[in-house]
This record gives sequence, C-alpha cells and structure tokens, in this order.
Amino acid sequence: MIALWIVLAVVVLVTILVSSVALSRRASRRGPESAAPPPSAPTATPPPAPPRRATPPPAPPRRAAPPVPAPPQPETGEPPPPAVAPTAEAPPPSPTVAVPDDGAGAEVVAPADLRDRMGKTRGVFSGYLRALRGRGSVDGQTWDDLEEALLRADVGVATTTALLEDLRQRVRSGELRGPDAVVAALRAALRASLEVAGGVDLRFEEGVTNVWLFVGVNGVGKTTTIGKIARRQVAQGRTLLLAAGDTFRAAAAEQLGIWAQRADVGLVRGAEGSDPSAVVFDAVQRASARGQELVLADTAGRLHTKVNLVEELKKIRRVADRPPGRVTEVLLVLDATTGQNGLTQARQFLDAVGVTGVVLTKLDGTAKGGIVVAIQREFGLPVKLVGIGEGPDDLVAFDADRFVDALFE
Ligand SMILES: Nc1nc2c(ncn2[C@@H]2O[C@H](COP(=O)(O)OP(=O)(O)OP(=O)(O)O)[C@@H](O)[C@H]2O)c(=O)[nH]1
Ligand SMILES: [Mg+2]
Repeated sequence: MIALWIVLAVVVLVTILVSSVALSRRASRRGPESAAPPPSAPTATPPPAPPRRATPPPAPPRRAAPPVPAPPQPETGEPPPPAVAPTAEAPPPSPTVAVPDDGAGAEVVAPADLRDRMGKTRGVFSGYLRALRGRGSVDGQTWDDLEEALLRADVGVATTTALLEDLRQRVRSGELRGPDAVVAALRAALRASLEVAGGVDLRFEEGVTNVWLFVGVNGVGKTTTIGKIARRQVAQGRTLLLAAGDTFRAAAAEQLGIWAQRADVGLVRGAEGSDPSAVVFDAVQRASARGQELVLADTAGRLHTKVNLVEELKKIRRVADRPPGRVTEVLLVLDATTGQNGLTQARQFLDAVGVTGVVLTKLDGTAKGGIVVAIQREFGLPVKLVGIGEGPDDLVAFDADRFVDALFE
C-alpha cells in the first residue's frame, strides 16, 4: 500500500514538473513577440519622419527658383534671369541720338540700346540656344528647343514651322552639321526674313504738306509715338504740326497737347466727338498756310464698332490726301506685348487704309520680340520704328542686323 502511494506521488510530481517546463517555454516564446510590436511601430516610424520633414524645405526653394528662369526651359535654368532684371531697370539711361542727316526721318541709336532694352526676348532666346549648343549633336531635342524658343519669342507658328522645316532638310542633306551650324543657319534665315522692301526710312516728299497718319487699336502707343517722332523731326529741322484726330475722348487731345509742348510744335484739335477728318483737314490747311512741311495725325483706337473705325480712317486718309496735303506714311502702331493677338487685331487696318509701315511699341516690356519677324513675314510690311520705353527718346529706327545680333549674342 505504501509502495502504491509512493508511485502515485512520483507520478504527480513528474506531471507537475513537465507542465511547468512547458509553461515556461511558452512564456519565453511569447516574450519577444509581444515586446517587438511596441518598439517596431512607434520607434521605427518616427525616426524616418524627421528626415521626411527635413526634405520639404529644399522643395520650396526648388519651386521658388523656376519663376526666375521661367522663360526658358526649367532644365536649362539658363540666363534669362540676369537678362530680365537689367531690362526692367534699364529705361532711365537712353543713349538715343537723333541724327539729322538721312533726310527721311529715321532715327539712329547707340548700338547698345536696342540690345539692352530687348533683354527679355534675349533672355528667352539665348537660354535655349546655349542649352542646344551644349548638347553637341543635332537630335530630336534640338528641334524641340528651337521650336520652343521661336514660339516663346512669338515668332509665330507659321513662320517657325517654315524656318525649321528648311533647317531640318539641310541637316538631312548633310549641308548643316552640328548645333553651331544649325544656329548659324537659323540666324541667317531670320535675318533674311527681315529683309522687306522699302526699308525703314519714313517717306517724306518735298513741295507738299506731308501727312503721317498713325493708326492702331487703343492703348498701343499711337499718341506717345507721335510725341517721340515730333521731337526727332524738330531736332532734324523739320517744321510740323500735330493733329488731334482722336476726337473720341477729350483727354486724347490733351495728351497730344503735352507732347506738342514738349516738342515745341503747334496742335490742331477739335471738340470732343467732332469729325476727326475735319481736324486733320484743318491741320493740313494751317500747316500749308504757315509753310510747314509735315502734319503728324493721331487717330482714335476705339469707336462704337470696328466698321465705324475703319470707315472713319478711310475718310481721314481721303481728306488728308487732298492737295496741298499728301499722305506719305500710314503707320500701323502695334504693341509688342500683345504678340500674335495684336496681329489679328491689326489686320483690319491693313487694306482699309493702305498701311505703309509698322511702329512696334513696348519692345522693352516683353519677351515676345520675335513678333517683328512675324509682322514682316506675314504682313509683308517693314517694321520702321520700335518703341523701347515710355520716355521721349525711347524710339529707334528698326535695324534688322542689330535686332538679330541682339537675339543671338
Ligand atoms: N514701355 C513702353 N511703354 C510705352 C511705349 N509706347 C507707349 N507706351 C505706353 O503705352 C501707354 C499707351 O500709350 P498711348 O500713346 O496713350 O496709346 P494710344 O494708342 O494713343 O492709346 P489710345 O489713345 O487709347 O488709342 C502709355 O502708358 C505709354 O506710355 C513703349 O515703347 N514702351
Ligand atoms: Mg492716343
């Protein structure tokens, strides 16, 4: 019996021992599992988090940078910023000089001026050219860059396509090799497309009262241009009168009156709403009676309808052409900052009043200087003068060589 109790006690003891060992093993396995999650979740994530927060700051600088070189490609990040900045601050110095010798009324300017004032256009253009040259070979990217540069400078789709198609063929035929040759050929092609019959001289005839009419939509710079030209003509020894043919607003005649005072010339004006052709007719009569040889006639840029405006301009022209008057220039004034849209607006004037040339204003305030090429190519009209600022001397004769040099150098 005692032996039986001993056996039972041993069995019980062994059972207790075995189960306690099993429990302790399970506990040791669960230990690492339950300990792991806390460190892994919160601890592992936070450390990466700060670095992630540290990264964003670099991002804003990257976003802040593009606006400056915005004109060219973001990747090139080229020179436009430096070019743009000087332009914005450039207006004060105006080394323009009137040269009273060419007898046709064109003004000559110190070479640096047009170049400096065209800083925005140059910035766009030269950025692409530099990137393109830097790649060393002519590939698909070359054509993309050239196309973008020309379109951004507002050379226009039609002109850009024609220019590039020609260059592509010359590269295919082996005539042009390498980016430098392509750029040089583009430069020559642009220069050639600026060759328009007639030249930039403003036409003036002896023995009649010359009338130069200024037409264009409102705000393009007609009145300002007249003021600038009046000063130059006086400096060249011409005698002249201003005609306030914009009778649509009284303020227009007052604005022209200020320019007349500055140039020390007479002004003929009518009442607000009066017939502008009567004002121009009167100006021609007075100029002739005083032996003055030139009338600069302002016109309205806006009327109730465009049909009215065009009809009114036709009438002004007819009246101004009656002897002793002779219309020797009809200058279409275009605002370079409006780019291709400006061309669309301007077409209505072309046939209606027999435009003889273009004055392109505000070339200083735009990166769309390529519009000069589009105007000459699409309108077949010479750009005779360009406005490069609001100051009285900020008007220069358009010089195709200097213009192209400014784009490429
Ligand atoms: N930056 C710059 N501004 C110019 C230039 N030419 C004219 N402006 C400015 O353009 C604005 C409009 O010029 P206006 O001469 O009044 O234009 P307009 O065609 O006579 O306008 P409307 O009489 O309203 O038809 C003015 O603030 C001028 O100073 C230029 O070449 N460069
Ligand atoms: Mg005006």
